[in-house]
Amino acid sequence: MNRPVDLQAAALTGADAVVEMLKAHGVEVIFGLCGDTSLPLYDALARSGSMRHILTRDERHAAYMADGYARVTGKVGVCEGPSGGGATYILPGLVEANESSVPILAINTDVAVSSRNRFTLTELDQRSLMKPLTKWNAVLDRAGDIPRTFRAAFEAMTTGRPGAAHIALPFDVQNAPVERGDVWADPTLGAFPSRRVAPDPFCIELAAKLLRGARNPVVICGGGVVLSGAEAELQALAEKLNAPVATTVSGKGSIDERCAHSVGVVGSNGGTPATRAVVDQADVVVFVGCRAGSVTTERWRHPAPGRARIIHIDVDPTVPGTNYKVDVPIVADAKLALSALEEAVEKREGDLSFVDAKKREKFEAFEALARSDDVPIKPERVVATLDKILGKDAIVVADPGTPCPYFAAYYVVKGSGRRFFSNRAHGALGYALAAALGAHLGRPAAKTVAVMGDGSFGMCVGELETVVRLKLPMTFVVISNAVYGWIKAGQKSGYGERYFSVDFGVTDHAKVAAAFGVKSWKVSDPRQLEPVLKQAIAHGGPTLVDIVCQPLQEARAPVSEWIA
Ligand SMILES: Cc1ncc(C[n+]2csc(CCOP(=O)(O)OP(=O)(O)O)c2C)c(N)n1
Repeated sequence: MNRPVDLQAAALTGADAVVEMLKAHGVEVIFGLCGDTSLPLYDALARSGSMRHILTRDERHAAYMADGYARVTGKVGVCEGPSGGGATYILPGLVEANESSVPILAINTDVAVSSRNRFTLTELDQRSLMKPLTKWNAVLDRAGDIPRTFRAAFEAMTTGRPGAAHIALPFDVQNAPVERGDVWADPTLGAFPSRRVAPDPFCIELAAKLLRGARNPVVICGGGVVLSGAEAELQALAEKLNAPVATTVSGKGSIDERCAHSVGVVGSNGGTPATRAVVDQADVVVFVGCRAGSVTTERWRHPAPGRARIIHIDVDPTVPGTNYKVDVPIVADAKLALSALEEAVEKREGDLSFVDAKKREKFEAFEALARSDDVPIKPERVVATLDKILGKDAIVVADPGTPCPYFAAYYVVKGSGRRFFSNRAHGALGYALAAALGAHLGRPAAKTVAVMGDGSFGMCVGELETVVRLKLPMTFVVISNAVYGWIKAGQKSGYGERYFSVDFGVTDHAKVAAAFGVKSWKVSDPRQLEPVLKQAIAHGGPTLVDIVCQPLQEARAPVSEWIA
């Protein structure tokens, strides 16, 4: 029933109500950039006093910051921007988070409802733009809808498979009144997963039966294990089955990579022939929170279809059975499903000597390259040095190009939980710097390091100003080789070395960083790498180390094998 707004009780404007709804869901920080249509929202934020606003230098990075913040805190990340360009610029971060099952809420302010369809500057169909890229989206038409729209957005983001939401907030809606009594929320919807779904006991029993007869079960974890906070349940299951546990890049952190059960990363971006061998000898594969996509399975070849029986645990019912004929689909939250499975299975003897041998094989080859004094510096040396000097609680964020596959393969996550991540859904260059900033704000006690290629550096450099303004003690590492190396490696391996339009000029990234006020170093001598990185990491403010590295196409061969 329509109710007239009680103007006396409605001391809130629409913009105030937005801020109050965010607070009611436990939001403490918003990343974003101002604009004409956002003026009422900014005024409400200013008057509220208690919401931290991080001013960014473009909306894409605001969304990446919200994404990094959400990944390490388990809370919804929030970003905002104005109409028109603010919406098109925020979009890349929103789609990455959505496809990576990371709940972020993007708010774009919009032209007034009363100005629609009149060739108004910055008018854009935000509903259609965001619909295919988000789990849930809405355009507000009236202020009275603000409370329930925000409640619906938070519920959509944090239940089931987490995802991104978008709300368009017109100028006049921000100024219209909202009844104070309507502004309430269930604060548990501000963190994820908010409403865990339990597994069907029948399916758990079937899975336990299959595992009882397995000779070589292997668990492959995707990002869902860390998103669900299921690390302890996974460890308990791995120990009871005495089975190897491999992960995808996003699944890094599911298990302490120093433990005997851990295989490391599999697939075409971070997997190696040694980790693939462990998957190939499996007779039962348990996928957990993993879509069994093209990268993880090297285009559905490892495991080979039909070779292993498949148990597939995922909160998204469309996942089990999509890429492999599934023997036991378990549609449930990973934490609840792993806990139930651990209870249902019997203790197995198991033998991890094959895993141990394969890990040794992988790391012996790596360490030989990492010790090399070759100039330009080998990427392996950069990974090995950071692996040695970073504390176990450090967070490493890796961009595509050299950083993601090398760090995924050889950087050993010490402990479980979110300590390493990359943007694996779309792999857009230039993600790591901003995502690391969000991660740092989410977990300020941990040392956060972003590793990027020089291609990525060119796409994110503007945010160094944000880092300096906020005086954040973060470290940035640039793998500098003046080339879009990953693509050039593809031209080398697949196109007879016909290199075309992949090389660019040399930039002195240390000097660029210094101009922003970042303490920086350029390293060409491999023997200087460790002392410089140690200084950079110990420094109390922002630091950047520009490392002149061997281009990827000249680096060791496996990288070309990794391209699926
Ligand atoms: C936005 C975007 N455009 C293009 C690509 C395709 N791409 C993947 S890796 C890569 C090269 C990366 O170059 P750089 O950052 O210098 O790292 P390198 O490979 O040289 O280590 C490119 C262009 C991408 N991932 N993202």
